[in-house]
Parts: sequence; structure tokens; C-alpha cells
Amino acid sequence: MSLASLAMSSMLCASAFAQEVKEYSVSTVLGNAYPWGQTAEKWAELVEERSEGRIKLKVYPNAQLVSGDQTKEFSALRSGLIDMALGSTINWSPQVPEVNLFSLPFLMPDNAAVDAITQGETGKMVFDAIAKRGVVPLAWGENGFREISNSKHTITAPEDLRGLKIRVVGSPLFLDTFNALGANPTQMSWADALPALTTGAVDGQENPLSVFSAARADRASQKYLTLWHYMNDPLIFGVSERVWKTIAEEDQALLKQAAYDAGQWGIEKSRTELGATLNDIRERGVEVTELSQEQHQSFVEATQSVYDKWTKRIGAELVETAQKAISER
Ligand code: X2X
Repeated sequence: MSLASLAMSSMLCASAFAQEVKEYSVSTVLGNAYPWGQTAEKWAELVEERSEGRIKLKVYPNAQLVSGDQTKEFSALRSGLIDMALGSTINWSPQVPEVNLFSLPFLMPDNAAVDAITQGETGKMVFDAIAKRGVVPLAWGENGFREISNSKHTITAPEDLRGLKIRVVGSPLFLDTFNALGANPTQMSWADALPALTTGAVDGQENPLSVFSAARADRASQKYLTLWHYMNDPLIFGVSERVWKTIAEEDQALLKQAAYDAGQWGIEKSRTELGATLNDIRERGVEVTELSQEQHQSFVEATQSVYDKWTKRIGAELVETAQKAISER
């Protein structure tokens, strides 16, 4: 072989190799200081490893691919502006009514209830609803049970929320829940939440303990935290259908299995770390309140109207399937 043709063939080889590496964008709201971002990175790591470097997932945290507007993530995914995402059911709920299921106040009392939904028939129904709207759902992860905090006083009853300005995500159900409790809910993205808490523009917020802790919400005047477990937002690994169609079947399987494994890893990690996280929060001087059964019940009753109204929007069959799975868990 002549030198020239040798050079040519090695160039061809190099370009064939280069063409084989595919990079996809993955959107998340929280970065790797949080279990959410860590789970997305775990997915990327497993995919890179198992595809021997052929498939790269690049994680873009802080909803930066939608300029911080986290409730636009699903639309961007559907249109193919974003390839993939590890998204919260809350942020996707404006476009997928069925995922409001997870935001129904006090539907899921514990982890077993969450698992009964996501791992069973209900989870399949939710995935079908997502798939119908142009996003291929692959697996579940978890942001966690959302607890309420504020800068003013202890919350043990709905009356304690009266008049408090509470930051909520831009998803309509949350306005209904916090209005039903007599609070003054204000919708804003996560990017704006911490500054608003710091300046006192809002008094409180609701998020999982892992988020409260890693974001150092205690430094943003959040001195009172009530563990009311009113809802849990699972995370969903999703791929734009437009992108999915271009991926070979065996790579689809690889992506899906890696999503499942990363999801399980993340769920287990955040659940096991919860006790230590709560200790850290207490040590920082935050007053942590647990509710008696009676106190808990007063919140359930105060939000019953939200439950009824939203059951119609979510779909009575889906809600009933979820309730049945929970009661049989
Ligand atoms: O904005 C929030 O509260 C967060 C980070 O938990 C979600 O994206 C749902």
C-alpha cells in the first residue's frame, strides 16, 4: 500500500469511528449536588460504559436548555429541542394531565405507596399517557416526599398557613392546594425560589429534604420545617420520540436498562440518606415538626376539594387504579 493510500484509509477509519459517537442532551432541573442530578450523571456514566463510548449523554442542569423555565421542559422534549430528560412529574404536569396524580394531596402515605404506583399497572397507564404525547418514558427515579418550610412560625394546622406567601412550581394544581389551605401561593421557577426566600419576597416553600438541605434553605430564612409528606414527585427518564426513532433497537434497550439501573440506584441512595439529611437539617438549627395523626388529618380534610376537582382532570380510572394499588400494598 502506498503512503498516500495508507493515510487515506486511516483517515476513513478515523471518520467512521467519529461518526459512531453519538451525543445526546439530557435536561434536569437540579445538578449533581442533589440526588436528581447525581441520578442523571449515573445514567450517563452507565450508558457511556456499556456502549464503550459510542453513546454520550451530556447533562444540562438548572433547566438551562429551556432558559430555567422548568415547566417548558416537556414541550421542548416533545419537539426535539431537547433529546432526553430526567424530569419531575410536577414540571411535566402542565402538558400531561395524568402525571398530576402524584401531586394529589396526601394520596401516597409512604415509599411503599409510591412503589405500588410506579411499579404496577398505574405506572404503565402514566407511561402510556406520556408516550401518547411524543415522549418515550424509560424508567422511574425519585425527587422525594415534599415537606413544607417557612420563615415565620411552626406549622401544625392549616390555619398556620393562612396568609403565608409560599413559592410553588408553575403547575396549576399547586395553586389550588395552597389556596385551599388559606396560604398565598406564588408560582416561580426553582432558579428564582432561593433568591425570593432570601430577600423575604416569599415566606416559604415545599421540597424534598434532600433539596432543602443541599440548597441550604436554612440560610434563606427557612427556620421551620414540617414533615407532612403531602406528596412525592417521582422523576421520569424520557426521550423525545423524534430522537428515539433514530436510535438502533439494541441501543434503545441499552439506554432503557441503564435508565432503570440509574433510577434504582438514585431511589435507594436518596431514601437511605434521608435520616442523615434530616439530622444535618436539625443541627443547622431548623425546627423540625412531625404531625400527630389528628393534625395530619386536618390537612387531608382541608385539601379534599383539590383531590375531588383534580381527580376529574387526571381521570377517575387512573386515580382509582392508584388507590387500589396503595390499599393493597
Ligand atoms: O422546583 C422545584 O421545587 C423542584 C426543584 O423540586 C422541581 O423541579 C419540581
